[in-house]
Amino acid sequence: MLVTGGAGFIGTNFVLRIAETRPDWRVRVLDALTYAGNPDNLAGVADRVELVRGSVADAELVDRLVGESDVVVHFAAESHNDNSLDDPWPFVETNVLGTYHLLQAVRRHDVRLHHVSTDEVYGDLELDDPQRFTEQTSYNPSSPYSATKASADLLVRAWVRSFGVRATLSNCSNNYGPYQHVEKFIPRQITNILQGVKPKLYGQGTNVRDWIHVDDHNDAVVTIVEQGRLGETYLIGADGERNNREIVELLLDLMGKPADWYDLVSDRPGHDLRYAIDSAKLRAETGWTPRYRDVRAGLEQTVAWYSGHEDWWRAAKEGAEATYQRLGR
Ligand code: NAD
Ligand code: TDX
Repeated sequence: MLVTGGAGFIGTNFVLRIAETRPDWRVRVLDALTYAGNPDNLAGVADRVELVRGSVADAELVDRLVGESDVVVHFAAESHNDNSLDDPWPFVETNVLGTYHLLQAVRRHDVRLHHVSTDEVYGDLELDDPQRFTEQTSYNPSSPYSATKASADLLVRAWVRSFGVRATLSNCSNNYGPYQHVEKFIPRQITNILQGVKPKLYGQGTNVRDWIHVDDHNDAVVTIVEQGRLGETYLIGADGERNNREIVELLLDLMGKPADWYDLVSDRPGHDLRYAIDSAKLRAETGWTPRYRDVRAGLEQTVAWYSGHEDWWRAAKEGAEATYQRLGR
């Protein structure tokens, strides 16, 4: 199995979980080791997982590695909305061109592909909309990040239909858990509190995200690789809708701070209001179901992980906060 982006947040958790639950699978990671990738994450499985440093936008390298694989799981991406508003080009290069090169390679070598994507391709919902996103929802991305992920999804669908590529797609909601970069919402707030700094809420903190533990996402990806119908898209979600202020209040409570100990900061341009996933198709077809049903318990585990891994995040924290200071957030 070739795992692209296997040294990032979700990819690391995926590779560690595969090593634990599928000991007979041979795994190779292709990762450019950008600011978001950390090779130390995979040190504990280095005897079983080969890490190749390189870009999915390198057509020759991708062709060789895909030709030596039976299945590709494609996590590699530029993944942070705020960065995509600051400098969109790496998002176009990695997310669009990188996916194109992978598609050409899996087409040439007839290799099975699973493409990992996001619910952000569907745009956003009103706070009081009773609907949630389904596989039938129209694409309507808002940010450069989500537009490049939507572009990649459409390329995969076209390669399935026009060239018979053997691929599945999944669109998941917001993940949380160990190894997430401190630029992202939950780790940023946990590490702020650990450093005695108030959490930062964009706007009024009323935007809603549908939270899922990273292990539940990855179990769903394995399930789709093993049982998914070729050409199909599956939405992955764990019924975890909370607004950002509620998440910060939970973290403050878990970490022994007053409920109003946060700052409201300037909003993200074009900030999507609400995401919400209906994962009925995946559940009905495969029996997959999330194991982390209690967001508070999942956050408690995540707080414990960041509390115990300051060496892992300290340097990245400085860089991320310097960027936020420049952006005024
Ligand atoms: P991340 O930023 O933590 O990790 C991305 C990884 O990709 C890093 O290791 C990075 O070095 C690598 N990478 C970047 N550019 C590359 C390139 N050109 N070639 C090879 N590797 C490259 O991201 P993440 O949160 O782990 O997200 C992984 C995937 O899951 C992405 O495709 C993202 O769109 C999708 N996704 C994420 C979430 C979420 O909540 N984080 C939700 C749904 C879907
Ligand atoms: O300091 C902050 N304060 C704040 O209020 C940060 C960093 C974020 N926010 C808000 C913005 C969002 O409403 O929190 C919410 C979550 O923000 P992010 O962690 O940046 O995630 P989001 O923009 O929702 O996108 C995430 O989920 C979908 C991932 O980064 C994407 O890769 C994934 O596709």
